[in-house]
Order: sequence, then structure tokens, then C-alpha cells
Amino acid sequence: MGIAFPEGFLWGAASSAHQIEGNNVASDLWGLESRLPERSGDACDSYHRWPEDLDLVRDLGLSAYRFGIEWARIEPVEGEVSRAHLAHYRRMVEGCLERGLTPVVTLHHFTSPLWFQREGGWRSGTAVERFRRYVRTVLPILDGVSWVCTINEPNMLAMMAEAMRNGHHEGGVAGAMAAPDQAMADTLTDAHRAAREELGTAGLRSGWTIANQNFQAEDGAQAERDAWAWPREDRFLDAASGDDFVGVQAYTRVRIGRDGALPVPDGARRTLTGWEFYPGALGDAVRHTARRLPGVPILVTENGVATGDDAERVEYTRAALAGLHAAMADGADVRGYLHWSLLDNYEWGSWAPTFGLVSVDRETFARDAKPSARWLGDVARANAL
Ligand code: IFM
Repeated sequence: MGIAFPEGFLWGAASSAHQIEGNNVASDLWGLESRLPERSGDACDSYHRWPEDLDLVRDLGLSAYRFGIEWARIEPVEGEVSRAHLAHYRRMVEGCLERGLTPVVTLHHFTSPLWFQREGGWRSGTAVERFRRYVRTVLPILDGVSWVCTINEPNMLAMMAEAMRNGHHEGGVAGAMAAPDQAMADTLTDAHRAAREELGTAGLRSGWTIANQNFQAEDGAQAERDAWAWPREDRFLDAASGDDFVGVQAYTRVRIGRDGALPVPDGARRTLTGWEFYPGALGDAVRHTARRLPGVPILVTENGVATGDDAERVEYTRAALAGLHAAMADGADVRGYLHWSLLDNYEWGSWAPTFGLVSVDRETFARDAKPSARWLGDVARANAL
């Protein structure tokens, strides 16, 4: 027995609706995808194949599954609720519970309905009330869900929106270089609070999930690091004070010098997204989050690596989990670990960066668990590394 995790620790895999479902035609991104290198199309057809996905998660030995509800399906036209889609997502919640899986449900993961975007999206004065109405609509189908994520990576959303406005379409850490839209950040914070209010009335525990980019100061650049991190990350973490939990999502680090973010150094080991291969990201992010949010339980809602070499996925994840465990030993209250991602899915404009524990044939949609999936399942069963 190696490094043991606490009893009841959740072990799971994560996904998001748009990246795996396919044909999310009423969403804002569907039309915009023609400007991106690749489209989502049928994605992994998980809209139809979700029972197979849940069976996979269970059979691997994992105990939790994170999936998203797509607002554009629930409310494809403003004010018109699709009962069929509500019933679909209820079946998914029940599908998890029947299989003994803990559902972790995300209400907003980057994409919004096209009508919402056309009305000004998160920059509109009515955004918060529209989001609140959507949350109220989905309350009945969340019965039995003990982890509800309101908005995924609001910090990336605000940064990417600003980057898109300036004509850049790259996301991820590259998008993070853009100065974030602070008015939108305020609106997202208000929307999160409105959602939590609604969820609280139904006795549901909720939080939001923050992209932790591990901004690290170069020598003498601590003040610059703090100034850089505040609008891009720390204000979103601080806004989770008093929440039922906070989601930590970490992949890599970004070094900050006197003039801001520095590129990945020449010769550094990189992943398929171009990010530095840095498994220490998870432990660092958890420590940073625990310091800023004492008393708020942490759920690792995403961590993983884009690689075509599955042995590298195991190497990365093993090191990330060791860092996580060390942070927990030093006092961080972490309740579970959800690997990003269950499937090789649509990475916002490209199918090339493969984050999945499970590969998906793009023609037949056949799933094939990689050795890393079995390895993580073994860790989960042993509850130890
Ligand atoms: O695929 C994304 C996910 O949608 C949000 N967090 C980062 C992942 C990898 O880029």
C-alpha cells in the first residue's frame, strides 16, 4: 500500500456537455466554430451514448462522474423550456445514482444559448436574471446531486471573451494572456451568487470551478505576480468564500516577470496544448486555493494532460496525485479528484489535444479505455497511490 487517501475520497472523471454531446446547434459556439480549425459536429455522441459512458466510469472502478447540463438545450429559445431535454438530464443524474456513481453536475461550461449571446451575453444587464431563471428551471432535475458547479472557469470565460473581442481565438493559457473583462467578471460573480441562492433554496450544495494557472513569480516579481493574478484568478477564488465547496482545475504553471507573463522557456517539456508539462500544478493550485479560502472544502474538478503517449498520462497523473496528497497532508481539505477528461473530446476548436482516459473512434464512436484509465481505476479501488 502506497500513499493512502481519506476514506470516502471521490475518484472520478470529468466532461462537459459541448465537448462530448454533439450537435449543440442552439449554442453560441456552434455558429462560431466555422471560424475555428475544427468543428465539434457529432462530438463523441455522448448525448445518445451517455449510458455507455457511465458504465465505463463504473467498470473502471471510479466513483464519480462530472458532466454538464447544456443551457442551450434546456432553453433553446428565450423563455421556452424543452421538457424533453430536462428529462434527458434527469435520466443522466438517475443513471449515475443507479450505478453508485456520485454525479457532479456543471450548469454552465463556456457555452450559452445563441439567443443569450445575441442579447449581449454576459455583458448584458439582464444576464444575471436570465441565468437565475435557467437555474430555477433545472432545480427539479438536480434532486440527489450533492455537487453542483454553477459556472465553469469564469476567469477563463472573462479572459477568452476579451481575447475574442480583440480578434484572438486561441483559448487555454494562451487566452489567459489577454487582460480579462472586469465588468464581465463582476456579472459572472453576481450570476454565481444568484445561482447559489436558488440552489440553496432546494438544499443543494454548490460552488464554482476556477482555472488555477499557478502564476509563479520570477525573482523580484512578487508584486507583479500578485497584480497579474488578482483580476485573472484570485478575485474569482475570493468570491468563493463561504461557498459549499470550490472546484480546483489545474494543468500547468505560468511564470510572471516584471513585464507580465513569460512564454514557456525554450527546451521545456510541453504537452499537446503547448503548455509546460508540469504535474506539480495540482499540488500548487490546491495549496494556493486552501490559503485563500480557509474552511471551504476543495474538489479537484479537473486535472490532466493532453498527450498522445498514454504512459505520459500515467506519469503526469501519478506525480500530480503525489503533489495533491502532500498538500492534503499539510492541511488542505480536499474531498475528491476528477480527471480531465473521460473521453478524447472536442478541445474548443481542435480534436488534436487528447486529454482522454478513453479514446473515441471519430467514425463509429466506439470507446476504448486506455491503460491510464485502468491505472486510475486501480488507484481509485485501492484509494491509494
Ligand atoms: O477542455 C478544457 C475544459 O473545457 C476546461 N478546462 C481546461 C480543459 C483543457 O483545456
